[in-house]
Amino acid sequence: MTHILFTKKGQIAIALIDRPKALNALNSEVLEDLNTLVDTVLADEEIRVLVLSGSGEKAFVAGADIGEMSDLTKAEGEAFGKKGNDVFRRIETLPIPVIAAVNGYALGGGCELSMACDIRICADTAVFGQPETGLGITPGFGGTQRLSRLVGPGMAKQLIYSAKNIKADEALRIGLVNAVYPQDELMPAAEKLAETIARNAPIAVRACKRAINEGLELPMDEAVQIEEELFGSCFETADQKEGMGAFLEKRRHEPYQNR
Ligand code: DAK
Repeated sequence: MTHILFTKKGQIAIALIDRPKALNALNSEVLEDLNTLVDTVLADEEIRVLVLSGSGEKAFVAGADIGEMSDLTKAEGEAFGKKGNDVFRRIETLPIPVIAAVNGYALGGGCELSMACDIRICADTAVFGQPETGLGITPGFGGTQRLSRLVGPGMAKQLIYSAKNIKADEALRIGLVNAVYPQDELMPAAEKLAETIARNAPIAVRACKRAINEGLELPMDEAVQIEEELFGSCFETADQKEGMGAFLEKRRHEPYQNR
């Protein structure tokens, strides 16, 4: 990967989007690297949580690459949008949780990328926004859909129609992020949260992700059926036996084995 710095710390994978000359803006190469990142994570059974952030202190991702997009034809624009949408959807549906640690500008495609992650936390310097209507386009990487689902249609419409950016405290207030940290505490906080998640039974965590994501698309009667099936499937796992056994025996459970 040319534009993603990838490291592993035990069961946690950390990926930093790294395109400093353009504030980590998403061009075709970065989108391809994100695809490779998903492939890498899927191929490694040890990884239980992925943390996604931007390299440097200024930007998470300052949007899709405006230079690359400016001359697109209608067909090319659709193809670029599909490329982004496909990889964002792959991130959203990765079996393991993905935490976006938003360390600065998260504009346009950057805000959209953070919204394809399961959990967003940010630095107090972070700035969010969907500036597309100010550039003559619509959000193209799922912003109209995911922002409405996350903060409600009224607030999403205000942000998208006005193209106005918001700071970290406002993002927290409207529920776009779960927590705000001083810049130098952001990655330690993201890793701590990732480690907390990684200690829980991985099959159960993955089942919860599926139940929440798939259930949100469905009427409640069908959604609870998904939960029922996934709940039932946990009882075939060794980790469930160990977790409940440890409780009943009044001891700490052994580290979960992902089986
Ligand atoms: N694309 C390309 N280069 C960018 C960039 C971007 N999004 N953002 C920043 N850069 C580059 C700048 O051009 C500059 O490059 P040099 O001039 O040094 O060569 C360098 O990064 C540093 O930026 P600045 O000098 O501007 O830094 P400042 O601190 O002054 O300002 C800023 C930081 C983030 C406020 C500013 O750079 C800015 O406003 N950037 C653009 C933010 C933006 O509008 N982002 C949203 C892009 S639109 C679709 C598919 C996708 C999308 C839409 C439709 N379909 C297919 C339908 C997605 C759209 C977007 O994401």
